[in-house]
Amino acid sequence: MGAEDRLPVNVAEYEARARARMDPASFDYYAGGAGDERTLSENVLAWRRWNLRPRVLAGVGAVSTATDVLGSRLAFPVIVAPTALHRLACDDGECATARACSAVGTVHVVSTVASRTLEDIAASADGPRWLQLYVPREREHTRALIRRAEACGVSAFVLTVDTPRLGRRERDLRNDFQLPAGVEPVHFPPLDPAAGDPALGHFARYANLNLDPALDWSIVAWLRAETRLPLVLKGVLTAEDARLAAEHGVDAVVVSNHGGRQLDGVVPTAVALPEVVAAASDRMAVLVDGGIRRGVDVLVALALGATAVMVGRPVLWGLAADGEQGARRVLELLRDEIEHAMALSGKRSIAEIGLDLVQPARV
Ligand code: FNR
Ligand code: LAC
Repeated sequence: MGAEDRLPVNVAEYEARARARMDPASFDYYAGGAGDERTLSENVLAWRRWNLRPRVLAGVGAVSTATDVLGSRLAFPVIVAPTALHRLACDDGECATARACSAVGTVHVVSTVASRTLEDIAASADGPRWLQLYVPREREHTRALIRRAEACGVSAFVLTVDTPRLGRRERDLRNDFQLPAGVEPVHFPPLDPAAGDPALGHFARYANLNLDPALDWSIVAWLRAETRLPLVLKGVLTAEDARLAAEHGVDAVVVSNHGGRQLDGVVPTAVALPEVVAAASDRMAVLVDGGIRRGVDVLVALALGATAVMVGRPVLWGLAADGEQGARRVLELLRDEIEHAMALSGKRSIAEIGLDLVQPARV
Protein backbone atom coordinates (compact mmCIF):
# COMPACT_ATOMS: atom_id res chain seq x y z
CA MET A 1 0.00 0.00 0.00
CA GLY A 2 1.51 3.36 -1.05
CA ALA A 3 1.56 6.38 1.23
CA GLU A 4 -1.18 7.97 -0.93
CA ASP A 5 -3.56 5.01 -0.39
CA ARG A 6 -3.74 4.97 3.37
CA LEU A 7 -5.51 7.57 5.48
CA PRO A 8 -3.26 10.09 7.20
CA VAL A 9 -2.83 9.26 10.89
CA ASN A 10 -2.24 12.78 12.22
CA VAL A 11 -2.63 16.47 11.41
CA ALA A 12 0.93 16.80 10.06
CA GLU A 13 0.22 14.10 7.48
CA TYR A 14 -2.94 15.93 6.44
CA GLU A 15 -0.86 19.07 5.96
CA ALA A 16 1.56 17.17 3.69
CA ARG A 17 -1.34 15.82 1.66
CA ALA A 18 -2.93 19.27 1.38
CA ARG A 19 0.35 20.75 0.17
CA ALA A 20 0.58 18.09 -2.54
CA ARG A 21 -2.99 18.72 -3.71
CA MET A 22 -3.38 22.48 -3.52
CA ASP A 23 -2.42 25.27 -5.87
CA PRO A 24 0.90 26.50 -4.33
CA ALA A 25 -0.22 30.16 -3.92
CA SER A 26 -3.44 29.12 -2.19
CA PHE A 27 -1.49 26.72 0.04
CA ASP A 28 0.85 29.58 0.97
CA TYR A 29 -2.12 31.81 1.80
CA TYR A 30 -3.40 29.15 4.22
CA ALA A 31 -0.03 28.11 5.66
CA GLY A 32 1.75 31.43 5.86
CA GLY A 33 2.19 34.03 8.55
CA ALA A 34 3.36 37.62 8.86
CA GLY A 35 6.97 38.81 8.55
CA ASP A 36 9.59 36.19 9.38
CA GLU A 37 6.83 33.79 10.57
CA ARG A 38 8.39 33.72 14.06
CA THR A 39 5.07 33.79 15.85
CA LEU A 40 3.69 31.19 13.44
CA SER A 41 6.36 28.66 14.44
CA GLU A 42 6.57 29.69 18.11
CA ASN A 43 2.82 29.04 18.48
CA VAL A 44 3.43 25.35 17.75
CA LEU A 45 6.57 25.07 19.88
CA ALA A 46 5.12 26.81 22.94
CA TRP A 47 2.57 24.04 23.65
CA ARG A 48 5.46 21.58 23.63
CA ARG A 49 7.28 23.45 26.37
CA TRP A 50 4.90 21.84 28.85
CA ASN A 51 5.02 18.25 30.09
CA LEU A 52 2.09 16.31 31.52
CA ARG A 53 1.95 14.98 35.11
CA PRO A 54 -0.20 11.87 34.72
CA ARG A 55 -2.04 10.24 37.64
CA VAL A 56 -2.35 6.45 37.82
CA LEU A 57 -4.99 3.95 38.96
CA ALA A 58 -7.62 6.59 38.33
CA GLY A 59 -10.37 4.26 37.07
CA VAL A 60 -10.46 5.43 33.47
CA GLY A 61 -12.86 2.73 32.21
CA ALA A 62 -15.08 5.48 30.86
CA VAL A 63 -13.72 8.83 29.69
CA SER A 64 -15.94 11.70 28.57
CA THR A 65 -14.53 14.49 26.42
CA ALA A 66 -17.84 16.43 26.32
CA THR A 67 -18.11 20.00 27.53
CA ASP A 68 -20.23 23.17 27.12
CA VAL A 69 -19.20 26.60 25.87
CA LEU A 70 -21.57 29.61 25.82
CA GLY A 71 -24.59 27.32 25.76
CA SER A 72 -23.25 25.18 22.90
CA ARG A 73 -22.62 21.48 23.60
CA LEU A 74 -19.27 20.20 22.32
CA ALA A 75 -18.54 16.47 21.99
CA PHE A 76 -14.90 17.42 22.66
CA PRO A 77 -13.29 20.77 23.52
CA VAL A 78 -12.18 21.74 20.00
CA ILE A 79 -14.04 24.42 18.04
CA VAL A 80 -13.41 25.12 14.36
CA ALA A 81 -11.83 28.60 14.17
CA PRO A 82 -13.08 31.09 11.61
CA THR A 83 -10.89 30.87 8.52
CA ALA A 84 -11.42 32.57 5.18
CA LEU A 85 -12.23 31.09 1.79
CA HIS A 86 -12.74 27.35 2.25
CA ARG A 87 -13.40 27.04 -1.48
CA LEU A 88 -9.63 27.37 -1.98
CA ALA A 89 -9.54 23.86 -0.44
CA CYS A 90 -12.60 22.21 -1.96
CA ASP A 91 -15.55 23.26 -4.09
CA ASP A 92 -18.19 22.86 -1.39
CA GLY A 93 -16.12 25.11 0.87
CA GLU A 94 -17.78 26.10 4.13
CA CYS A 95 -20.77 23.82 3.42
CA ALA A 96 -18.41 20.82 3.66
CA THR A 97 -16.92 22.23 6.88
CA ALA A 98 -20.40 22.66 8.35
CA ARG A 99 -21.28 19.02 7.64
CA ALA A 100 -17.99 17.83 9.18
CA CYS A 101 -18.59 19.87 12.35
CA SER A 102 -22.15 18.66 12.64
CA ALA A 103 -21.06 15.03 12.21
CA VAL A 104 -18.53 15.20 15.05
CA GLY A 105 -20.59 17.46 17.31
CA THR A 106 -18.68 20.71 17.49
CA VAL A 107 -19.13 24.41 16.78
CA HIS A 108 -18.29 25.80 13.35
CA VAL A 109 -17.28 29.46 13.52
CA VAL A 110 -18.06 30.83 10.07
CA SER A 111 -15.75 33.65 8.90
CA THR A 112 -17.07 36.93 7.52
CA VAL A 113 -14.69 36.06 4.66
CA ALA A 114 -16.54 32.83 3.85
CA SER A 115 -16.79 31.74 0.22
CA ARG A 116 -20.27 30.19 0.63
CA THR A 117 -23.25 32.16 1.90
CA LEU A 118 -24.54 31.84 5.43
CA GLU A 119 -27.84 30.61 4.03
CA ASP A 120 -26.16 27.83 2.01
CA ILE A 121 -24.03 26.85 5.01
CA ALA A 122 -27.08 26.73 7.29
CA ALA A 123 -28.95 24.60 4.77
CA SER A 124 -26.06 22.08 4.65
CA ALA A 125 -26.02 20.96 8.26
CA ASP A 126 -27.46 21.57 11.71
CA GLY A 127 -25.41 23.77 14.05
CA PRO A 128 -24.14 24.78 16.50
CA ARG A 129 -22.71 27.64 14.47
CA TRP A 130 -21.20 31.00 15.42
CA LEU A 131 -20.36 33.91 13.09
CA GLN A 132 -17.05 35.79 13.17
CA LEU A 133 -17.35 39.50 12.39
CA TYR A 134 -15.08 41.92 10.60
CA VAL A 135 -16.66 45.35 10.87
CA PRO A 136 -16.25 47.72 7.91
CA ARG A 137 -16.81 51.47 8.15
CA GLU A 138 -20.39 51.19 6.94
CA ARG A 139 -22.06 49.76 10.06
CA GLU A 140 -25.19 49.03 7.99
CA HIS A 141 -23.26 46.20 6.38
CA THR A 142 -22.61 44.55 9.77
CA ARG A 143 -26.18 45.18 10.92
CA ALA A 144 -27.52 43.35 7.84
CA LEU A 145 -25.06 40.47 8.35
CA ILE A 146 -26.12 40.10 11.99
CA ARG A 147 -29.79 39.92 10.97
CA ARG A 148 -29.01 37.30 8.31
CA ALA A 149 -26.98 35.28 10.81
CA GLU A 150 -29.74 35.33 13.40
CA ALA A 151 -32.23 34.18 10.75
CA CYS A 152 -29.81 31.31 9.96
CA GLY A 153 -29.70 30.11 13.58
CA VAL A 154 -26.25 31.40 14.49
CA SER A 155 -25.91 31.22 18.30
CA ALA A 156 -22.98 33.59 19.08
CA PHE A 157 -20.89 36.32 17.44
CA VAL A 158 -17.09 36.46 17.47
CA LEU A 159 -15.61 39.92 16.91
CA THR A 160 -12.02 39.68 15.69
CA VAL A 161 -10.02 42.48 17.32
CA ASP A 162 -6.46 41.84 16.13
CA THR A 163 -7.06 42.96 12.55
CA PRO A 164 -7.47 46.73 12.17
CA ARG A 165 -5.73 46.01 8.88
CA LEU A 166 -4.39 42.81 7.36
CA GLY A 167 -0.94 41.58 8.47
CA ARG A 168 1.95 41.76 6.03
CA ARG A 169 2.27 38.23 4.68
CA GLU A 170 5.36 38.00 2.55
CA ARG A 171 4.41 34.72 0.87
CA ASP A 172 1.30 36.42 -0.51
CA LEU A 173 3.31 39.44 -1.67
CA ARG A 174 5.85 37.18 -3.36
CA ASN A 175 3.10 35.14 -5.04
CA ASP A 176 1.02 38.25 -5.83
CA PHE A 177 -1.81 36.17 -4.37
CA GLN A 178 -5.02 36.54 -6.38
CA LEU A 179 -8.37 34.93 -5.71
CA PRO A 180 -8.91 32.16 -8.27
CA ALA A 181 -11.87 32.65 -10.61
CA GLY A 182 -15.13 31.78 -8.87
CA VAL A 183 -13.77 31.96 -5.29
CA GLU A 184 -15.00 35.11 -3.58
CA PRO A 185 -15.68 36.48 -0.11
CA VAL A 186 -19.42 36.37 -0.68
CA HIS A 187 -20.33 38.54 2.32
CA PHE A 188 -18.15 41.47 1.18
CA PRO A 189 -19.48 44.02 -1.28
CA PRO A 190 -18.01 43.47 -4.79
CA LEU A 191 -14.47 44.80 -5.21
CA ASP A 192 -13.90 47.93 -7.23
CA PRO A 193 -10.67 46.89 -9.02
CA ALA A 194 -9.38 50.48 -8.87
CA ALA A 195 -9.89 50.88 -5.09
CA GLY A 196 -7.37 50.31 -2.31
CA ASP A 197 -3.58 50.37 -2.01
CA PRO A 198 -2.12 49.35 -5.39
CA ALA A 199 1.09 48.18 -3.67
CA LEU A 200 -0.86 45.31 -2.08
CA GLY A 201 -2.06 42.14 -3.80
CA HIS A 202 -5.65 41.76 -4.85
CA PHE A 203 -6.82 39.85 -1.76
CA ALA A 204 -5.10 42.09 0.82
CA ARG A 205 -6.50 45.17 -0.92
CA TYR A 206 -9.95 43.69 -0.87
CA ALA A 207 -9.71 42.71 2.81
CA ASN A 208 -8.40 46.11 3.94
CA LEU A 209 -11.32 47.86 2.26
CA ASN A 210 -13.63 45.81 4.47
CA LEU A 211 -11.95 46.55 7.79
CA ASP A 212 -12.41 49.65 9.91
CA PRO A 213 -9.02 50.56 11.45
CA ALA A 214 -10.72 53.13 13.71
CA LEU A 215 -12.62 50.49 15.74
CA ASP A 216 -12.34 51.00 19.50
CA TRP A 217 -14.04 49.65 22.65
CA SER A 218 -17.27 51.47 21.76
CA ILE A 219 -17.93 48.77 19.15
CA VAL A 220 -18.74 46.36 22.00
CA ALA A 221 -21.68 48.48 23.18
CA TRP A 222 -22.80 48.93 19.57
CA LEU A 223 -22.84 45.14 19.03
CA ARG A 224 -24.56 44.60 22.37
CA ALA A 225 -27.33 46.93 21.23
CA GLU A 226 -27.64 45.06 17.92
CA THR A 227 -27.98 41.51 19.24
CA ARG A 228 -28.84 39.59 22.38
CA LEU A 229 -26.60 36.66 21.42
CA PRO A 230 -23.34 35.98 23.31
CA LEU A 231 -20.37 38.06 22.18
CA VAL A 232 -16.81 36.74 22.00
CA LEU A 233 -13.68 38.88 21.39
CA LYS A 234 -11.01 37.05 19.41
CA GLY A 235 -7.41 38.19 19.45
CA VAL A 236 -6.71 39.20 23.06
CA LEU A 237 -3.13 38.58 24.26
CA THR A 238 -2.78 40.61 27.48
CA ALA A 239 -4.24 40.77 30.99
CA GLU A 240 -4.99 44.49 30.40
CA ASP A 241 -7.25 43.80 27.43
CA ALA A 242 -8.81 40.76 29.12
CA ARG A 243 -9.85 43.00 32.04
CA LEU A 244 -11.26 45.60 29.65
CA ALA A 245 -13.18 42.88 27.81
CA ALA A 246 -14.69 41.68 31.09
CA GLU A 247 -15.55 45.26 32.11
CA HIS A 248 -17.31 45.74 28.77
CA GLY A 249 -19.41 42.68 29.48
CA VAL A 250 -18.25 40.32 26.73
CA ASP A 251 -19.06 36.66 27.30
CA ALA A 252 -15.71 35.17 26.29
CA VAL A 253 -12.33 36.00 24.81
CA VAL A 254 -10.14 33.97 22.48
CA VAL A 255 -6.46 34.22 23.29
CA SER A 256 -5.22 34.38 19.72
CA ASN A 257 -2.58 35.95 17.49
CA HIS A 258 -4.51 35.01 14.34
CA GLY A 259 -2.28 32.00 13.77
CA GLY A 260 0.80 34.24 13.46
CA ARG A 261 -0.72 36.09 10.47
CA GLN A 262 -1.01 39.57 11.95
CA LEU A 263 1.90 41.05 13.97
CA ASP A 264 4.99 38.89 13.79
CA GLY A 265 6.89 38.76 17.07
CA VAL A 266 3.85 38.79 19.34
CA VAL A 267 3.76 36.33 22.19
CA PRO A 268 2.80 32.71 21.39
CA THR A 269 -0.66 31.93 22.66
CA ALA A 270 0.43 29.21 25.11
CA VAL A 271 2.55 31.87 26.83
CA ALA A 272 -0.18 34.54 26.85
CA LEU A 273 -2.93 32.20 28.08
CA PRO A 274 -2.05 32.12 31.83
CA GLU A 275 -2.11 35.92 32.26
CA VAL A 276 -5.47 36.21 30.50
CA VAL A 277 -6.89 33.39 32.64
CA ALA A 278 -5.59 35.04 35.82
CA ALA A 279 -7.08 38.40 34.82
CA ALA A 280 -10.53 37.34 33.73
CA SER A 281 -11.51 33.68 33.81
CA ASP A 282 -13.66 34.24 36.91
CA ARG A 283 -15.80 36.62 34.82
CA MET A 284 -15.87 35.04 31.36
CA ALA A 285 -14.88 31.98 29.37
CA VAL A 286 -11.36 31.95 27.93
CA LEU A 287 -10.71 30.12 24.68
CA VAL A 288 -7.36 29.85 22.89
CA ASP A 289 -6.05 29.06 19.41
CA GLY A 290 -2.76 28.96 17.52
CA GLY A 291 -0.46 26.04 16.79
CA ILE A 292 -2.66 23.34 18.32
CA ARG A 293 -1.90 20.19 16.36
CA ARG A 294 -2.23 17.35 18.89
CA GLY A 295 -4.62 16.13 21.55
CA VAL A 296 -1.93 16.70 24.19
CA ASP A 297 -1.73 20.36 23.15
CA VAL A 298 -5.43 20.58 23.98
CA LEU A 299 -4.85 19.03 27.42
CA VAL A 300 -2.13 21.61 28.13
CA ALA A 301 -4.46 24.46 27.09
CA LEU A 302 -7.24 23.18 29.34
CA ALA A 303 -4.81 22.64 32.23
CA LEU A 304 -3.69 26.28 31.85
CA GLY A 305 -7.31 27.40 32.23
CA ALA A 306 -8.89 27.44 28.75
CA THR A 307 -12.50 26.29 28.50
CA ALA A 308 -11.89 24.96 24.99
CA VAL A 309 -9.55 25.53 22.04
CA MET A 310 -9.99 26.48 18.41
CA VAL A 311 -8.10 25.04 15.46
CA GLY A 312 -7.68 26.82 12.13
CA ARG A 313 -5.26 25.26 9.67
CA PRO A 314 -5.76 21.59 10.69
CA VAL A 315 -9.33 21.70 9.36
CA LEU A 316 -8.18 23.45 6.16
CA TRP A 317 -5.65 20.64 5.61
CA GLY A 318 -8.41 18.06 6.02
CA LEU A 319 -10.67 19.91 3.58
CA ALA A 320 -7.92 20.25 0.99
CA ALA A 321 -6.87 16.60 1.34
CA ASP A 322 -10.31 15.03 1.18
CA GLY A 323 -13.16 17.55 1.39
CA GLU A 324 -15.81 17.00 4.04
CA GLN A 325 -14.43 13.54 4.92
CA GLY A 326 -10.95 14.97 5.44
CA ALA A 327 -12.16 17.77 7.69
CA ARG A 328 -14.24 15.29 9.63
CA ARG A 329 -11.35 12.91 10.06
CA VAL A 330 -8.99 15.63 11.26
CA LEU A 331 -11.51 16.50 13.96
CA GLU A 332 -12.00 12.81 14.83
CA LEU A 333 -8.23 12.33 15.12
CA LEU A 334 -8.01 15.26 17.55
CA ARG A 335 -11.01 13.93 19.50
CA ASP A 336 -9.46 10.45 19.74
CA GLU A 337 -6.06 11.87 20.75
CA ILE A 338 -7.72 13.90 23.52
CA GLU A 339 -9.68 10.89 24.80
CA HIS A 340 -6.56 8.72 24.72
CA ALA A 341 -4.39 11.31 26.49
CA MET A 342 -7.09 11.78 29.14
CA ALA A 343 -7.21 8.03 29.82
CA LEU A 344 -3.43 7.74 30.02
CA SER A 345 -3.16 10.73 32.35
CA GLY A 346 -5.95 9.60 34.66
CA LYS A 347 -8.70 12.10 33.73
CA ARG A 348 -12.28 10.88 33.31
CA SER A 349 -13.85 14.20 32.45
CA ILE A 350 -12.90 17.65 31.22
CA ALA A 351 -13.73 19.04 34.67
CA GLU A 352 -10.91 16.92 36.17
CA ILE A 353 -8.26 18.69 34.05
CA GLY A 354 -6.49 21.34 36.14
CA LEU A 355 -3.16 23.06 36.61
CA ASP A 356 -1.75 19.99 38.42
CA LEU A 357 -1.73 18.18 35.04
CA VAL A 358 1.20 20.23 33.68
CA GLN A 359 4.70 21.38 34.52
CA PRO A 360 7.19 23.35 32.42
CA ALA A 361 9.39 21.05 30.33
CA ARG A 362 12.99 20.95 31.57
CA VAL A 363 14.91 18.88 29.06
C1 FNR B 1 -7.44 32.70 9.63
N1 FNR B 1 -7.90 33.31 10.78
C2 FNR B 1 -9.01 34.11 10.70
N2 FNR B 1 -9.53 34.66 11.84
C3 FNR B 1 -10.65 35.41 11.78
O1 FNR B 1 -11.09 35.88 12.80
N3 FNR B 1 -11.28 35.61 10.58
C4 FNR B 1 -10.83 35.10 9.41
O2 FNR B 1 -11.41 35.28 8.35
C5 FNR B 1 -9.63 34.35 9.46
N4 FNR B 1 -9.11 33.83 8.31
C6 FNR B 1 -8.05 32.98 8.39
C7 FNR B 1 -7.60 32.37 7.22
C8 FNR B 1 -6.59 31.44 7.29
C9 FNR B 1 -6.13 30.77 6.03
C10 FNR B 1 -5.98 31.12 8.53
C11 FNR B 1 -4.89 30.09 8.64
C12 FNR B 1 -6.40 31.76 9.67
C13 FNR B 1 -7.30 33.00 12.10
C14 FNR B 1 -7.93 31.77 12.72
O3 FNR B 1 -9.24 32.05 13.17
C15 FNR B 1 -7.16 31.26 13.94
O4 FNR B 1 -6.94 32.31 14.85
C16 FNR B 1 -5.81 30.63 13.57
O5 FNR B 1 -5.91 29.91 12.37
C17 FNR B 1 -5.37 29.70 14.68
O6 FNR B 1 -4.12 29.18 14.42
P1 FNR B 1 -3.87 27.72 13.76
O7 FNR B 1 -4.81 26.73 14.43
O8 FNR B 1 -4.16 27.87 12.29
O9 FNR B 1 -2.44 27.49 14.06
C1 LAC C 1 -6.74 36.15 7.11
C2 LAC C 1 -7.93 37.00 7.31
C3 LAC C 1 -8.88 37.09 6.24
O1 LAC C 1 -6.12 35.80 8.11
O2 LAC C 1 -8.45 36.89 8.57
O3 LAC C 1 -6.36 35.90 5.95
